[in-house]
Amino acid sequence: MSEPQHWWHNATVYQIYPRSFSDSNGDGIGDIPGIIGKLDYLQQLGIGVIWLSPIFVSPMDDNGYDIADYQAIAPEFGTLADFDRLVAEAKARGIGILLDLVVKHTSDEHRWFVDARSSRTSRYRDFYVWRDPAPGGGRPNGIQSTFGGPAWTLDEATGQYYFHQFARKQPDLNWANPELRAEIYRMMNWWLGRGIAGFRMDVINLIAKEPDRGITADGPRLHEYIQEMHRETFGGRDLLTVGESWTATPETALLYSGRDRHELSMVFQFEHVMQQWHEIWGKWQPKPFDLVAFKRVVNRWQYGLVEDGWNSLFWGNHDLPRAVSKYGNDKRFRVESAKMLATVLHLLKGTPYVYQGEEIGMTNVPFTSIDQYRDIETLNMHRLHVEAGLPEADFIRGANANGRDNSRTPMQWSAAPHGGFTIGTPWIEANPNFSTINVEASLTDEASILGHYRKLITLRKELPVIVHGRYRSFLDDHPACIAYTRTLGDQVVAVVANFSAEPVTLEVPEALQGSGDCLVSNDQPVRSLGGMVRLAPFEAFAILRAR
Ligand code: TEU
Ligand code: CA
Repeated sequence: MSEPQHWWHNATVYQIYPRSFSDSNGDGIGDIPGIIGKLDYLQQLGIGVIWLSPIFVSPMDDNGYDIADYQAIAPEFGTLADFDRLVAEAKARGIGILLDLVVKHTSDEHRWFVDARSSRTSRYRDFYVWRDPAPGGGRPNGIQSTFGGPAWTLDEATGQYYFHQFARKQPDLNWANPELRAEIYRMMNWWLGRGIAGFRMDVINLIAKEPDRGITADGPRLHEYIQEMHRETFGGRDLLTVGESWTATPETALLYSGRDRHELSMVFQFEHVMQQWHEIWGKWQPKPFDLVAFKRVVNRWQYGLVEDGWNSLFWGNHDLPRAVSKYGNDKRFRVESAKMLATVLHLLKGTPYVYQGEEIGMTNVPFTSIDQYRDIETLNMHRLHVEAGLPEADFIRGANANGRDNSRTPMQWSAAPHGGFTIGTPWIEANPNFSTINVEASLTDEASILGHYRKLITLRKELPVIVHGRYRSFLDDHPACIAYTRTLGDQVVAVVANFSAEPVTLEVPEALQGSGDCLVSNDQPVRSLGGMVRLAPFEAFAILRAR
């Protein structure tokens, strides 16, 4: 049995979107004291790490992913003293805090940018990416921003364009500038000195770019920068550092997270998510879930990182729809399918992430009007798509299927108004199903989704085979089922799941057959697999047996 080499190999991460988690003072916005009040709940769930979405001073155009001061807490979230208390209280419960490091861009209200745009000779000018207008006038080139519209905005006063891959209020930092990099490292070390467990790194693949050559991601100097960051900040500390990248492949994941690379602990990549998007219209035109294609992606990653590298395992986050609505069934089989999804994900190799509310099976929103949305991406895209002729109702359908606000409605704590999230008026409406789907109801229900998550999180801490076991997949072409084994020493874990709302009778491949203990199940316990098995809708189980 090999022991975990790092503490984060067998830990589960829980993501908190502070704005929507728990409001302690009734202003309708979640806050740090609210989070502290829920630490006992998180400790009982068994998680080892909290990833906090950004809590820094910000105009909140992108809910904090537009930072105006890296070293101050947004007043609506609390104070630095609150934050220090959070770190200490979490540590006392065996939980580490990850800060969300958004260093690809700042807010345009950051003092660096305010100074930079004041004059071409500002000492901060080169912290950002400025270009002259094209020879005939107009934008330097046609690069488009992720939130819609051009990625270049003219600064009238100084007559140059600045580059922004997201909103105009999120100017890109110029990582080619060594002084900028030194400032960032100083800031990171300041936070590390306050006892945090690591960083989640927003769009790390986009820090290195060469917009003149049309290179907007994975620029040639990317890994040089990350290695430098490692030397200047993480070196010598056993941190969890996770880099978000929408362009990572199993091959580049080895660069980010390979054992001897001295870069990051793991990548957080989206290939399994994007596989569900329309080729041209992307997320606003959802495709039906294709399990076979999905399994191909999972296999590529599980086999690709078999010897080296480390991956994050997740169904959802603050940019994605709710897992049970997207991949399961949020109506008749909500409980069964949420447990099935958790089973399949948590027994893979990698570090599992639970997005707030996933553990009680929170669902997508039933919004009917654009006025109910708050997300900058959704609102921008609405304007652009409807202007381009997409019927309003179609857009709303797309937004309710894949929009980011699905995961940003208030955490549902109880059947009290607004799900017990606030005693005031929440900044975004609660999903009306809080009256039945909430933490309080889950805590008193033996068979809850929450209990199932707790079991899976505990199993990972107890069984090295779940952490390090070799992965092998079965039934790759089966349209409704997933099956895989994990093997370490003389132990085998066999996982079988039905992804459909219909019962399925499976012919069980020989290497999957055998008897042992049922580790986890969302139906009757299954201890033995013979030549044939009949699975109920969304049934999933795992058997631990001797090899
Ligand atoms: O997300 C990166 C990113 O690429 C997403 O914005 C993605 O394109 C979009 O959600 C899918 O439609 C990170 C953060 O997670 C996100 O919340 C921020 O808005 C973004 O960076 C900018 O900081
Ligand atoms: Ca508040």
